[in-house]
Amino acid sequence: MVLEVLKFPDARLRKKGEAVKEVTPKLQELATNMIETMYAENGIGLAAPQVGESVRLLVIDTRPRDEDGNIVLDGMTELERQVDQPIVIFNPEITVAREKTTYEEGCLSVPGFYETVDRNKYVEVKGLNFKGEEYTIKTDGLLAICLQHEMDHLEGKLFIDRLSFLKSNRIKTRIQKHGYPTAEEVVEERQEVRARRKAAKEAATAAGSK
Ligand code: QAP
Ligand code: CO
Repeated sequence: MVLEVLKFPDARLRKKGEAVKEVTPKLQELATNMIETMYAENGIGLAAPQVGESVRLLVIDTRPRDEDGNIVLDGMTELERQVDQPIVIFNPEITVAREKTTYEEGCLSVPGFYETVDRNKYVEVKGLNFKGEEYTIKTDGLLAICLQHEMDHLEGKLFIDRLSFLKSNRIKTRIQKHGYPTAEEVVEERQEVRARRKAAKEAATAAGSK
């Protein structure tokens, strides 16, 4: 079942997620519906507070795909390839975080807006899987960024809260005054973002091979 994704400034996005005591069939059903919702909305990650459930649960699938929906492995780092996706993780905790990076992020709860956010490049995240078993994800690349972005949702925090005061206020005021951009405007913005990310990646590759 596809769930409704809440949008900023919905107050429910500001509530902290509660720790899961036990992975019950009801929570498993929520996780399954969240995965369905993430795919339906063309997202790469979704946190339970975004669908109005204040529990510590994330679903993620950052695997890049071509036009036919096939997974493109060469768009992933070595570490990312070793992680089983889609990811379901309850009570995620960062145990190791190393090095800094930036990424131009978006969010299903702030559709049509993209800004560069500071994150760690490498993380280890411990939590419970779909079956309630403890496991640890060790990764970098887009998956590491996405884990950090989604974990922020469990603290009631959005990527637009992590920008400079000026940028953050500009976006929040714009949404509160004018609402969200239309579907066509969103598509246009996403194409521009994709082109900028590609250029950023190429620049990083060129710098690394010097
Ligand atoms: C979080 O975000 C993320 O504006 C997941 O019109 C994003 O899935 C982590 C989306 C980037 C790391 C890097 C946004 C879909 C999806 C939109 C998403 C939109 C349609 C965002
Ligand atoms: Co988000």
